[in-house]
Amino acid sequence: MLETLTRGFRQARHKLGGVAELDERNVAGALSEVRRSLLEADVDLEIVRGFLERVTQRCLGERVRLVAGGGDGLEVSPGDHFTKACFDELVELMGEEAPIAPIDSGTRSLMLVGLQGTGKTSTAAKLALHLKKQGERPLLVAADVHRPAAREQLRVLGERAGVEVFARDGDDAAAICAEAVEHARASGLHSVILDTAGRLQIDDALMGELERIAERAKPEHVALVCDAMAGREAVNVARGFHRRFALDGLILTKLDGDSRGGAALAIREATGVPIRWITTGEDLDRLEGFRPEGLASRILGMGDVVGLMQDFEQVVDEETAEEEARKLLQGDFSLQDFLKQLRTIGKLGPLSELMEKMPGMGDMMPEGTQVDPGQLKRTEAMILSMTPRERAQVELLNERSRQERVTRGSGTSLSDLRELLERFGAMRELMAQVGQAGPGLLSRIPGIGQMFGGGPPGMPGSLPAEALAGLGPGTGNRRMARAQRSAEKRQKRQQQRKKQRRQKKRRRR
Ligand SMILES: Nc1nc2c(ncn2[C@@H]2O[C@H](COP(=O)(O)OP(=O)(O)OP(=O)(O)O)[C@@H](O)[C@H]2O)c(=O)[nH]1
Ligand SMILES: [Mg+2]
Repeated sequence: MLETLTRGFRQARHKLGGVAELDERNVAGALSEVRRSLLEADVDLEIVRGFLERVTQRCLGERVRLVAGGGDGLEVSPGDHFTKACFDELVELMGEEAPIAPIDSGTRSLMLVGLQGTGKTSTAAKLALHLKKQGERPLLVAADVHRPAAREQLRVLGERAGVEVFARDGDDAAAICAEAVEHARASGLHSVILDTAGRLQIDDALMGELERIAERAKPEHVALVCDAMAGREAVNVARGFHRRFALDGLILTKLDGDSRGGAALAIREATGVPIRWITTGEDLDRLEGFRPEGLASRILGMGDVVGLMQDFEQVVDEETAEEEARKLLQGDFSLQDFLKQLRTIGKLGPLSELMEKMPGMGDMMPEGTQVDPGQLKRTEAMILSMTPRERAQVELLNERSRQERVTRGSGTSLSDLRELLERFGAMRELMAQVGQAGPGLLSRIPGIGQMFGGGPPGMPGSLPAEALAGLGPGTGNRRMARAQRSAEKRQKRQQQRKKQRRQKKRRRR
């Protein structure tokens, strides 16, 4: 997903590797990589220009040298500063989150429109399931009267989602929708989702029908379903649609199949209409609320902690998800926890996508690699071949003899094991860095604030620069070295504290 963009930003950051300070020349050099990837990702030239200008201004305009949390000195490198500027501008470009307001009483309806094959029918079902999970009682309405199979398709999907489907024979879509809304009101259903027919292009016949439906059913929301794989064409269609028909939201589908990501970046800017949801697969649970911070962070190869948490919550209860996230964020988790998480992860859907959401993981995957489920099995086998002490104290595994025993026991190679340890170390360190900065910082990451009882979730402040320090691309070895250094520091601090406590005790005696 969106690999083209990630590659561009990664190369840009590499270019800033040994730079002491950002200046016009090195920023322009780095941005030439970004420019290329944006164009390759099918983003409109005008939008690319504006974006690059704003990033440049951000890079050169503010000189930050932030030091977070007392002595350890998390200093912001030029690369971090650059990444932070890109992050802020990506978020700005993609717009705000736009969830529809939850409903306690009454009925609201939502009309899905779009060209043929963009994913209206499947998105209708996904959305119904999504709302149902939030405690609503939705109704799916088969408003595509042109294709007899469309009704059947919605019926099957509705059944799978466990949601009532309203379908009538006849060819008056507007009348069917009006009747469905009446039915929903009378039955106390919360939301009505109208699945309308698609056409190959925007034409008068299509617009006429949609207008008639809107007139009769008076939907509170009209969302255009856009196929992200269509790239710039999807953006053009959205523009054209919005000119003739008032939209109040967009749904981007098939982001899983879109390696370029141009539509995700440009569609909001081009139309002025916010993206409400995205879908990332054919399964009914592959719909999520659009979070620009999450997507920006993934584009920059930094993972998406909040998205990851939400995924976790789908398969474990909220409390377990919080507990696991808390451990993760405190850098206080062992390989045993890691294994538990991997098993949970097995239930979460495509592994490659999940890895992208893990800070530091997506970026470590060589380009173009597919994560194979076999890798999960190998990882599991290796962890199971370790002694409980080794799982709790991963440093023990620096010993060659232990490494050999584990690989023999699991039928893996030394390089498999080293890779696992490297990843584990990097993840632990990275998460600890984010965690160390404390609830104040975490509460600024939308969603996480609630976990710590901190500030309001979804603050537009986005990810602060401190959180980005060290989160960018780098080689596994450098990360490993850093992880070891910070583990040593932690150990030292613990020893010092112990010593102080002992001294205090002695003095009291
Ligand atoms: N990979 C992937 N496929 C998707 C996604 N959303 C929809 N699809 C697939 O896209 C195809 C078309 O989806 P539909 O929901 O039938 O599209 P539609 O807009 O209702 O099509 P018409 O009713 O013919 O206009 C189906 O094969 C879906 O499974 C997605 O997020 N990812
Ligand atoms: Mg359809």
